[in-house]
Amino acid sequence: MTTALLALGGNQGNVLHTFQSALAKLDGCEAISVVLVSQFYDTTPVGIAAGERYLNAAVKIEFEFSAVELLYELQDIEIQLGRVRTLHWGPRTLDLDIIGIEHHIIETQHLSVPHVACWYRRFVLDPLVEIAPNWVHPVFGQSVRQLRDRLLERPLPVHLGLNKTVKNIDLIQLQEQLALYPIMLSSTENGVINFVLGTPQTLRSIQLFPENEPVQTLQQVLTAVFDEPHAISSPG
Ligand code: A4P
Ligand code: MG
Repeated sequence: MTTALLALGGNQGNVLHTFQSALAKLDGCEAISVVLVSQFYDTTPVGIAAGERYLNAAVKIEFEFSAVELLYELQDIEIQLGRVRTLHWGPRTLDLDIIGIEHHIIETQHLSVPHVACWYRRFVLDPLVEIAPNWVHPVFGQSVRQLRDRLLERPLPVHLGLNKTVKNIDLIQLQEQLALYPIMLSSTENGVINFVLGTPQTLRSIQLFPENEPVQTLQQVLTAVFDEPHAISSPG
């Protein structure tokens, strides 16, 4: 038996109903048992193409096959429940992501575990705090509760390291657009913008490349960091 933590997200159709069907399908798989389910949370969409508000939740399961087989099983359930992959980060009936599998670190073309963005997303961390506060992120060495609580600090230390050789970024615009947030600017030496959340002891950086719309990316990260998820119901 292996334990995994999953994140559920969706913003198209009757998501509450879709989540309940997804949980039933998961538990219906012979090699999977659902152990714990968080409340369902209403969250602000992250991403310009993300669409309407989301519902998010977290689930703890036990399973008896490989991580890749688990991924395929989750993708199969997504498709059964109406997921059509069109836009990256676009609206969806159901997204089932693997957040963590015990202490395992997996880096393959089709699977990254722990999920690369889980450590700064309140819509992932808040539901997880309910069901697995003590699961330790094997790369960062911090528990789910520690990862979430570090985002609650106000003002939140946020460092934006900018390389002056990055020419095609409008720095003034960037600073204006981020003025809503407590931000500290500092420079870095590599060829990318390096956006860092946290105190000096707990730095976590997100690298932003000029070709990938850094302003938008920063705003999306900050939305995920600052948006407070609201529990809407107990799934019973
Ligand atoms: N993949 C790699 N690692 C994993 C993993 N740990 N779990 C690969 C699941 N899949 C993983 O995912 C793209 C590919 O990621 C898969 O084929 C798999 O091989 P996808 O589900 O097809 O596409 P996606 O979900 O659009 O992309 P991605 O990168 O998974 O997006 P995210 O990070 O899931 O973000 N705002 C709110 N409020 N709530 C949300 O839930 N979700 C997203 C999507 C954006 N904004 C949101 C939310
Ligand atoms: Mg996904």
